[in-house]
Amino acid sequence: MNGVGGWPGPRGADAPNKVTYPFKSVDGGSVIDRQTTGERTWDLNTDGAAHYGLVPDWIEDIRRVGGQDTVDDLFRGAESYLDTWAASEKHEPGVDLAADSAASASSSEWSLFTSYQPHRAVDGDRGTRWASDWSDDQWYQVDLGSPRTVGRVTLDWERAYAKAYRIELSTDGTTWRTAWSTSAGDGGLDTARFAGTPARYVRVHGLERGTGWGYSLREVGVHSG
Ligand SMILES: [Ca+2]
Repeated sequence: MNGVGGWPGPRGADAPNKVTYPFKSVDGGSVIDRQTTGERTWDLNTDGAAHYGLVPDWIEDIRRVGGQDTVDDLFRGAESYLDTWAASEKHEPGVDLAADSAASASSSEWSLFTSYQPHRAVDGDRGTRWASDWSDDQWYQVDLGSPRTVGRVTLDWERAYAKAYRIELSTDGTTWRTAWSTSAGDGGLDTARFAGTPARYVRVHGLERGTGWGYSLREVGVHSG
């Protein structure tokens, strides 16, 4: 079993430092007697760790044989593992904060046959896209729902790309600051990297189109770094 070793067999009724029932749980909060299932009563000394329910008995056995320090180490190990896990969860560069977020735009091209609405660029599907009306000053924006650290924005342009555009950030949706900009965009996949900044709203602000069409994005990704 993970972190403990293989399931132990019985050590015998006369083993040294055998488990004596009842005993106290590791946190001292429970008194544990021999467990009974159906007509069978389990004793770690004579049954071994016969099933998962005997893990507390097994840990008591480890305490009897190895001492309290060993059990403390065992539990610290689990805690340390969880701490490391939690720390790595907080830094989540692989997570797309914009996935399925509330998206809006200055305009969305109308089509009888399909939707070019803003959500189409955060739906995780490269086959769908947002498209703007055909003029230079247009923007596309996602609302992350709460302030997050934003340090990287990825854009997957359709043929209708932006030659000049800015990535703008805002915490309130009203005041914007430019985090990144280019005037030499050539479409395809763009990655805008900048110092991690708290933001709830992320905007792609088109300044100059690369084609005669509007702006069109298959997918927009927002990452912490
Ligand atoms: Ca899409």
